[in-house]
Amino acid sequence: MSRGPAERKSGISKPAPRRIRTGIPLFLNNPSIIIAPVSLGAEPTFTQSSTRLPSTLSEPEVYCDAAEESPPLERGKSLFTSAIVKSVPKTIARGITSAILGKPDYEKAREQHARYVGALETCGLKVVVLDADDEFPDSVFVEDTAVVTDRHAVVARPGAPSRRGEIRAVEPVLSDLYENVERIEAPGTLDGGDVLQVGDRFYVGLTQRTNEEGAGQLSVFLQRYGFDVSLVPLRRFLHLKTGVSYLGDDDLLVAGELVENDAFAGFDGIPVPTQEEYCANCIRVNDRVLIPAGYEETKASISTRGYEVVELEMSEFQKVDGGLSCLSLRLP
Ligand code: CIR
Repeated sequence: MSRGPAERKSGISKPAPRRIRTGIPLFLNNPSIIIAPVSLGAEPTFTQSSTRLPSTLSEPEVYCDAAEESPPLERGKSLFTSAIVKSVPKTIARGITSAILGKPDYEKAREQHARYVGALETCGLKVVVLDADDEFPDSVFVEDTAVVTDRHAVVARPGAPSRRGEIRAVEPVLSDLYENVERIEAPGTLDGGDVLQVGDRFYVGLTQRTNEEGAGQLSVFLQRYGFDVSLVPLRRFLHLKTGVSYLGDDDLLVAGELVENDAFAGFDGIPVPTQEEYCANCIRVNDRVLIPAGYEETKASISTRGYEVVELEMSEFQKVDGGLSCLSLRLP
């Protein structure tokens, strides 16, 4: 992929822009958007029918003047050139958690974070490390603050009120990197951990953190740049990517409530055993798959499919419900 002309303040290059579809508003009667009826807390039923987005959403006003449709990204490619991470705050032990694994140790978390950054670099990424912010105990989980693509970036509005201010550190970096930066606005809420990209399609989890309004706003933005969207209501997982990771070549790691979900019916599902559920959150970074250490069965399932696996100790982040993907924003 060709690079933007100049290195930016952040030290990483701007993602090369892609052509954008033009014409009628993309979300109107668009068969490529799939929205399931949502009733959080109740048994979700997933219907693959085309639906209009909620009427409260405004029509996109700006369309690119490019005349051609962009070719779809090759399904399975997950090529990244850089990543944004945020250092561990001293307050990490006060992070939100449902785990009963004890409090994370700050020094240990710093070591694990340093290894994580090293692994991203080994995968060929240039890594921008944002300063730690002790005001926000969960701020190391920078993935939740934004959605980044090769065409635009969207600043999230985290569902947990204690995390809302985290976007202040990320917004200027994204504005430096992208010409097009949109924002999720109230009453919408959206955590980046609820957003999974597979080629030109985005799967967006509806969870306690991401509401219909937030997911709807994101869908409008994504469609404006030629992406398709599927909404996936969840009952139990914190985030969509808590239970699913795309490895490439149609291989999808799935756990728990997502194993039988129709949204992912077209993939080669690799079920993650219940006792290894934490390992469902992995990241494919260029030629390698980064996984949490200690999950032998899932590691074997991934390796036997020909992927080079890198194991990373994640114990301190797991204590505050954080997985591998949460620790970075990976940029094409
Ligand atoms: C939280 O509850 O928000 C953090 N303690 C963990 C966030 C994990 N982020 C992610 O899965 N994307």
